[in-house]
Amino acid sequence: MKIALITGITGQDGSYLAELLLEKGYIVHGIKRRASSFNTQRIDHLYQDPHEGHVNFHLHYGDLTDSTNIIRIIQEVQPDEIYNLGAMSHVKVSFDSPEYVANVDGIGALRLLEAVRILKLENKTRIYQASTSELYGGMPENKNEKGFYDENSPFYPRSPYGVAKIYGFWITKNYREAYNMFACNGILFNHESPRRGETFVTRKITMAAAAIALGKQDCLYLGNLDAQRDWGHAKDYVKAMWLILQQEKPEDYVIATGQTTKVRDFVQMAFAHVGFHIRWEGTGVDEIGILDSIDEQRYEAATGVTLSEVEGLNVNALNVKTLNETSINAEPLTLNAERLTLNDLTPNVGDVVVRVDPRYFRPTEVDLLIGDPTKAKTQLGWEPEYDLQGLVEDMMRGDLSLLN
Ligand code: NAP
Ligand code: F7E
Repeated sequence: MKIALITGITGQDGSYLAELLLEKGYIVHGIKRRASSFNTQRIDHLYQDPHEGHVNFHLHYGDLTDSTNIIRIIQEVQPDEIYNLGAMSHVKVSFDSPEYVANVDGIGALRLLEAVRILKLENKTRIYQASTSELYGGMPENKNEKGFYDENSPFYPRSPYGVAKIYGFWITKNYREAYNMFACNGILFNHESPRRGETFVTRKITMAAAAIALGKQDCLYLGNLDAQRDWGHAKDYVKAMWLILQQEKPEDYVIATGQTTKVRDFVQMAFAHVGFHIRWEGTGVDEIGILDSIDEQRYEAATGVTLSEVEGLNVNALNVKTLNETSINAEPLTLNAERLTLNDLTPNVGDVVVRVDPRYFRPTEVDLLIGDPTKAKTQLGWEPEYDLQGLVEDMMRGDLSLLN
């Protein structure tokens, strides 16, 4: 049985990867951080009582900033494969704690590589480094002739996160070349899921769309609605991580869908899942998303709620669309305020459900990312199962059931 060690096992990708490796018959070890409250929600279903025999899932306390701890865990575990997924992974937050991010996301990768070398496991242990499309920084001139970022596109990171990750990328490549280690970078474009952290834009949107539909939230505040991302499903992307470490030769791969979508359009797709059509008005920080119409059948099918049963919902407001639009468009804020004082957040046609809040803007933004997965498809045989529509539906279903 192969033995894998996963850093960042409590995160989105770590949890899916642990499931995949257990299914494949691996013994899986994971490093989790000590926290004052529980941080293992994503992997609790994998927990096995250590008092029972045949346990193949083990957790170790540790941290990527702690070399001795990393060396000791690797010595105990003797892994065939290490997946370095641990990171402070939020780009906007990296501007607030750049030194910490450099330590964890940059030097953390070095600590793992060096531990493997110190323990003389270079010929046994294969290493996957979680690199990222943030390395490209979205510089338009660096796309390939087909208009995508690929394995040969130059890097230009635009955040402390991207800068730390570029160190992780190069030190992994350097250890491969210098010490003949099987160490690979997966340059993964954005991947999401119902387990995505709640402050990343897709999850923030699907949680809010679900909450607004169920009358639990009145408005979603976002930053740059024009940003474009190549969004895939995390379940598909962890399969690529595994494939990368099963090849004969260690190499780096881009993992992406090859399609890019604006944040604004992702909002539209998430609300469409509950039958809400959003109309956009205004520009820049004044842009708003208005609930333009509701497809009742779709709403009921998605939420399991009959519209007329929503407490305080003005069903006439939904049916008498013209009248409603005229009156509400005139003074959306006053109406919203009135409804808020009544403590009634049920959705009505004409409500402003999306606004821009500049606090979510970044000091330097990555405007557009789109990846070319040709190498992964041809060399690894990697094929994603989810398209964007499937991803949105999976996330919306997850958040609706969470809130219901
Ligand atoms: P995530 O959900 O934020 O998970 C990050 C994991 O790293 C968590 O388990 C976290 O532990 C752990 N961690 C944070 N600081 C640590 C430290 N000092 N020592 C040890 N572990 C630490 O991220 P993800 O989306 O699963 O991403 C996995 C990896 O892929 C990350 O390296 C990320 O940068 C990279 N990546 C992600 C994407 C994407 O779109 N998701 C794309 C490209 C690359 P806690 O649970 O205790 O916080
Ligand atoms: O932002 C814009 C924001 O935070 C996506 C990480 O997994 O993928 C992720 O990084 C875009 C950006 O992801 C809000 O400005 C608008 O342009 O979901 P995000 P990210 O920054 O692309 C890469 C590949 C990683 O490696 C990272 O670890 O959406 N945006 N409004 C917003 N973003 C957030 N978070 N919140 C907003 O309200």
